[in-house]
Amino acid sequence: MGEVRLNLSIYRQLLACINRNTAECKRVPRIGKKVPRGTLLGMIELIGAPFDLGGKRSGSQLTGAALRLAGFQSALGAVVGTENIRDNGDIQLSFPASPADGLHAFEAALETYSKLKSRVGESFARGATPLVMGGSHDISIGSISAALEATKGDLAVLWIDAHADLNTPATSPSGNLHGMPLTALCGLETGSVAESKPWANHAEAQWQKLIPATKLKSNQIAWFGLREVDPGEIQNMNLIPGCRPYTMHDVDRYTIPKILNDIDLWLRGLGTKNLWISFDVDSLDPVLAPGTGTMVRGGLTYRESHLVAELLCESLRAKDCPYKLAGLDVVEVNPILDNLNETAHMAVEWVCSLFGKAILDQWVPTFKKGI
Ligand SMILES: [Mn+2]
Repeated sequence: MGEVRLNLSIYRQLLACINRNTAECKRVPRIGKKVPRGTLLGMIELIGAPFDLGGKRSGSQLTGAALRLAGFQSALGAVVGTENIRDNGDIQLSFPASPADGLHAFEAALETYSKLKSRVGESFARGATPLVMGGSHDISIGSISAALEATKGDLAVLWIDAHADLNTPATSPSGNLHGMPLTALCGLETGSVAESKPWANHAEAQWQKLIPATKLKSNQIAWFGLREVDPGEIQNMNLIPGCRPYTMHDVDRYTIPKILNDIDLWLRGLGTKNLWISFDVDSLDPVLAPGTGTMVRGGLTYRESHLVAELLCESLRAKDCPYKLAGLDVVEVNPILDNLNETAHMAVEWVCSLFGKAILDQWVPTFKKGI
């Protein structure tokens, strides 16, 4: 699995997609009242967060470049209207690229989260829908912190991922920040970090800096697609009551429509007005999406993943839906491990389904919704 498959011509094209169109975005007009076909909200703003020191395998900082190379803006533009999507470029980071090193990369990580938080916050202030392209999954600390602030905590998070990303520095087996974002967002205490862990120095003080002023409440989190959860994460899950971990076992046992219906009922029951979706491409089966750093067998198939996106879209478009899509992260695309950028194409197609792309738009079968 460690084999480097990056084709040289793809590599050159990826380089050309880095930082492309870094926009001066202070004066973007708000979108008008017209809601075009397939659009859930107003202007979609792509924001790149080229940071991958949250994991040990370099390459996911190219997520944004890989998605651009896969034609993200034009593919999504074809669904929501090209005038309703813009690429605001990547956040500019001051530190040099270096091999990933877990919590040792803390200062660089903190700079990334803080810059991303302000860019996402600006996007909200314009009434837009931020669509963040990672990075390692810890960049969600920045994007979701901004969403929590903008919505004053009225936010639910759907974490589509093979992993729970619910470690703290104390429970983490690796020290990788991309396994800790949800715990940081909830403000779970790290507890004492064993001195034997190489990241023990300053870990508690660093941890406090990651916790947002407006924390994510435990009943505002649902996972979808879980299949590799560390023992420490299971302990942590027990510390945050009311969270909803839907695993791949649940997918097999209860089916996707039933789970998505349950998620819709949960969101309505919460009474929240905003949903943030955080999509890790490792939720997909590695056969389909090999370009990611922490692959786990037994993931979502192509059709399953699209059914999830299509049903989310259907829930969001329902006339009486009380919540809206506040924003989206797409993370952990690693083109260095990928097969001809296939994983980025998978992610682009998935997002298009989420925003309303359908095989046939008009035809509705006569059997009742639900099973
Ligand atoms: Mn993840």
